[in-house]
Amino acid sequence: MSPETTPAPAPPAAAPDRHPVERLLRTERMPHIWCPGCGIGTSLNCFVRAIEGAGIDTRKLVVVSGIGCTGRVAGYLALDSFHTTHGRAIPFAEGLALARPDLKVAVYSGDGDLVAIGGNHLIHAARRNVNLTVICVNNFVYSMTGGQAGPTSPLTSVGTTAPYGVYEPPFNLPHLVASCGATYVARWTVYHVRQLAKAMQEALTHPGFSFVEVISPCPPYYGRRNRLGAAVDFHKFYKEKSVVKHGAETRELEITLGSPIVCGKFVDLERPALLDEMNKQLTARLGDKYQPYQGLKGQA
Ligand SMILES: Cc1ncc(C[n+]2csc(CCOP(=O)(O)OP(=O)(O)O)c2C)c(N)n1
Ligand code: SF4
Ligand SMILES: [Mg+2]
Repeated sequence: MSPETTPAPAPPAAAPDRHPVERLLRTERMPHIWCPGCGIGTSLNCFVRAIEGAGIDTRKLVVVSGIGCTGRVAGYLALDSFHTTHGRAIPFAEGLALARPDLKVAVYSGDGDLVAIGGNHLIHAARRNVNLTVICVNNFVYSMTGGQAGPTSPLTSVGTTAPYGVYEPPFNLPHLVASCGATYVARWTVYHVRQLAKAMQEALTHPGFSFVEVISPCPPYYGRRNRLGAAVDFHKFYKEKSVVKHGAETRELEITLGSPIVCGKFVDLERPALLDEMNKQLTARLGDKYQPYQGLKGQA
């Protein structure tokens, strides 16, 4: 984005006869590509409500996605949004956040995109505490490409590349990002719409690196192969088997096939964000010779 880029026009106020989230959706692109019973659309509804709830100026919000079913979110939001390449949503977003600290930058992508091919970017962005909000829709497989097992697939679950069951231990995502330095970490399922929207709102207003894991059904691939039933069965499971445990030890948040899913807010702490730390250290070291960096906006 060049420094001269003019911000997107403010979306119109919601008309009384329209759905409340419509204002921030590109409805001309509907119907969307997601299957019946998919949880990604529900998560998007929560995200739009979180944006509204946070009172963010939507001309100053940018959403970046990678590739995958979840990656399509960027294309449906009536905001400045970018659908980048597979695994590269975070570096793209990080560049934006560093060049334009006046913007709020959020990444919205899938477990495969963020944690497999993009895993290295994820851990370093968390370590640096870059001002970024990452929403990770975890459906436990690479859905868009047909249900291959990935780094969050639970042990013994079946995928197209694991016909006899997964035997590689999966990542526990809240533990992974918290260990790397993320300063806000939460997990909810798409059954918990109010809690999820609230967590997204908190994440969007949190300074530094915030991460929300969204547990979401993919009935045609993960559900069917693992005999977990239809979308409604996923929601029943989330309702009956989720355990809310705010502040839980992140190492105890592993997800195993069929066992309860621990949800809640696990990390919420303050640590200087990357640019603040850089300005502090360089000012201490260089004194007046250093002009604190405020971003590229307005610079030639
Ligand atoms: C470099 C590269 N490798 C592989 C692919 C193929 N590919 C497209 S989407 C995808 C998996 C997406 O999985 P995930 O991020 O979990 O998103 P989901 O579809 O499950 O929402 C893969 C492997 C690609 N597009 N580019
Ligand atoms: S394949 Fe799975 S993740 Fe993709 S749209 Fe369908 S239900 Fe959703
Ligand atoms: Mg996935």
